[in-house]
Order: sequence, then C-alpha cells, then structure tokens
Amino acid sequence: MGLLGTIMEHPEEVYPMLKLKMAAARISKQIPAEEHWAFAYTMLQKVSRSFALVIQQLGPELRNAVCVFYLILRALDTVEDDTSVATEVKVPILESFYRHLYDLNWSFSCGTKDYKILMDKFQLVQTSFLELNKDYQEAIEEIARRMGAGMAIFIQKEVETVDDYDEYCHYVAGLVGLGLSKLFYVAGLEDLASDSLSNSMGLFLQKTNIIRDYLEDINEIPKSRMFWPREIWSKYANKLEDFKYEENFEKSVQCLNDMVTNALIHVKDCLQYMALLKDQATFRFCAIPQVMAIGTLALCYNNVNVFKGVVKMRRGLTARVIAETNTMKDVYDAFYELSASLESKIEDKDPNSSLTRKRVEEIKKACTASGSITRRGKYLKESWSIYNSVLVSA
Ligand code: D61
Ligand code: MG
Repeated sequence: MGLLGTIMEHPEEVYPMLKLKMAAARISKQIPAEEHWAFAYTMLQKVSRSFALVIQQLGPELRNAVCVFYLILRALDTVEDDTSVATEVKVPILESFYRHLYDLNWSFSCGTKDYKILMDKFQLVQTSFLELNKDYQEAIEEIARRMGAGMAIFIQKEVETVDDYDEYCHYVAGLVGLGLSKLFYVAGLEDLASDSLSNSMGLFLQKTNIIRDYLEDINEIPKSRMFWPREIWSKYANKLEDFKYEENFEKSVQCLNDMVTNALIHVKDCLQYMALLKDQATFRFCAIPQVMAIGTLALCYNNVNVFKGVVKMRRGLTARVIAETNTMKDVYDAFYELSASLESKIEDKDPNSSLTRKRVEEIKKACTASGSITRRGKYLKESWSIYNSVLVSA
C-alpha cells in the first residue's frame, strides 16, 4: 500500500510510519567510523530484514555484542543454507566454525548476494568480535559451537517428528534465546533467565517463520530443505508439495492450522520471559519481534494465501507495533487482541478447532490474569478494527 492508500485507509498508521522512517534515517547516519564496526552495522541492516532496528535501539555496549552475535550466527546459517556446498564439506565447517572465530586468517566463501559479502569479509566481523569483553565472547562462542553441532546433525537428518521439529528449532533459534539471555546478564541489565523460557522465545519466532515461509521454501531453486514435520503434515497429504496445489487447499489450510496451533504452545513461556525483564531497551528488543510473531500467526491462521504467495503484516501495522510496544501492558493487550482475532477465524469443522480454541483461551487468560489490561474496552474497540482489517484484507 502506498502512502496515499495508508492515509486514506489506515490514518492511525501514518504517524508511526513517519516516526519509523525518521528513526531509520537517523540510524543510517550513525554508522561508526572504524571500518570493522561500520561493516558490522551496514551488514546488519542489509541481511536482517527485521532485527536491525530493534538491535540498534539497544544501549551501546549491549548493541555491539548483539550485532556481532547476530552476524556470526547469520554467517553460520549461510553455511547451513547453501545447498551448493556438499555435505562432506559442510558438516565439518559447521562443527568447527566456533573455533575459527579467533582466527583472522580463516574464511569460507559461500552464499549469494549480501550473504556472500558477509562471508568474504568475515574477518571484519571477527575483528569486532575480538574487541568485545571476554564474557560476551565466551557466551557467543558457546552458542556458535552448540548451534553448529546441531545444524550438522540436521544436515544429515530430516525433521520427521514433532520432537525433531522442536529440537531443530532449539538449535537454530532456541539457542539464540539462551545466548541473548546470557548477554543481557553479562551486560548487568537483567537477571539470568531460565534456559527453558529463553528457548521458548526462539521457538515461537522460528516456528512462525517456518509456517509463513512454506511457499517461498518449497519453490526455492535449487530445492531447499523443508521444516514442516512429517508427523503433522502426513495427516493431511502424502507429500509436502501437495499443499501448494489448488485442489488440495482444504487439506493445506487444515495442516496450516495444525502448525499454528503447535506454535501457540510457546506463548505462555514467552509472556513469562518478557514479564521478568527490567531494562526498557532490552524489553522492547525482545517484545517487538514477539508481537510481530503473534500478529503473523493470527494473519496466517486459516488463510489459504499462505499457499499462494507471501503473507506479511502491513508495513504500517509493523510501524505501529514498533511505536506502541513499550510496556508489558502493551504486550498483554496485543497478545490478547491478536489471539482473539485468530480465535474469531476458527471454524468448527477444522479438525483441531477445539485444541486451537483451548490454546487461545489459555493465552487470553494469561493476559487478563496479569491485571494490567485496564481500559480494554477502549483499546479493544480501536485496535479490533485495525488488527481485524489487516487480517481480512490479506
Ligand atoms: C529475544 C529477541 C530476539 C530473539 C530471541 C529473544 C530469541 C531467539 C531469536 C531472536 C532468534 C529467532 C530466529 C528467528 C528467525 N530465524 C532465522 O533467522 C533462521 O536462521 C536461524 C539461524 C541463525 C539465527 C540468527 C539470528 C537471528 C536473530 C537474532 C540473532 C541471530 C541474534 C540476535 C538477535 C536476533 C532462518 O533464517 C533465514 C530466514 O528466516 O529466511 C533459517 O535459516 O531458518
Ligand atoms: Mg538456516
């Protein structure tokens, strides 16, 4: 939607969008002077569609550590995702990657476009890494070691069961949660969160991506790996590809709803994790992606467009989430309303309708039990129309 369309149809999104544009302009002018840090922050903006902004609003010390953490794991993921690298070559690189962090002579060229630049100039990321305080370095190294080992396992094995799915998501995203919790702790900003809650933060984000990206992943050339677990999709089709064909769309949507219902398991942990945070910038850094994720799930639920193209929240709505996610009350409000909006799309004929309803009810209860949803009536009326219109128009 263009600016004029937004002004006409979603005037409440105009101010947040302008605010976001100005913040982005400010950030792009703030690139550091030293070459390695300039590279790190320029690269961050290029390769992370959504995390650059939330990382950049952190305080300077934690920001540097999280930026480097991101780029190191993105490099590891570039190795994992490059289908042109043979398994025999890839597996040992994934397993030894964490040791190369300290070796400025190491490099491995792979990936394409910006990801290739990241790999080719990885030395600049390493230089930034080596400037971090030792405690940050050790936390980052440990996560890179465990993630590389986990990725190596799944290069040679498919995601069959729901347990495999949780295990794979643990390696690629749950561990990011554990690492971030450690970085917040080392920075002296937060208590050390439990591994289990930290893991859930990552699983909820990763599962949302895996659900939303079905079509993009299945259509990728050369063929990429798929992460929808067979234990779930085999209830609805013989092959995962079948879901993209119109004649199967009824089953496709049932499977999609099953996947969304599975992802909802993590919401209560995520709310608990966020409720324990104390620092305002850390809170926003954690909460904005989570609100986007529940919004994306609400949008995808029962939505056949997931099998026809890209289903994404409107930019204006994203801008609103960024502007309006500041306190735990904002998070409870958003989760309440977005899960209620998902609930309104549940059809009795869906094979998992009662389980989905049960999970949504639990989420709504967790939000109201907090006692912080005060003037829900007012906020609800206003955002219902806003959030619902995005769900309907997609
Ligand atoms: C609080 C705030 C942010 C959090 C969090 C808690 C807990 C976990 C995460 C962020 C990680 C969520 C990952 C979700 C997006 N998935 C991916 O990017 C997949 O790659 C996974 C391996 C590399 C992870 C790199 C990463 C991602 C986000 C970060 C971070 C590191 C460091 C700091 C902050 C955020 C996915 O990537 C390709 C794609 O999405 O198209 C994949 O290959 O599956
Ligand atoms: Mg990957």
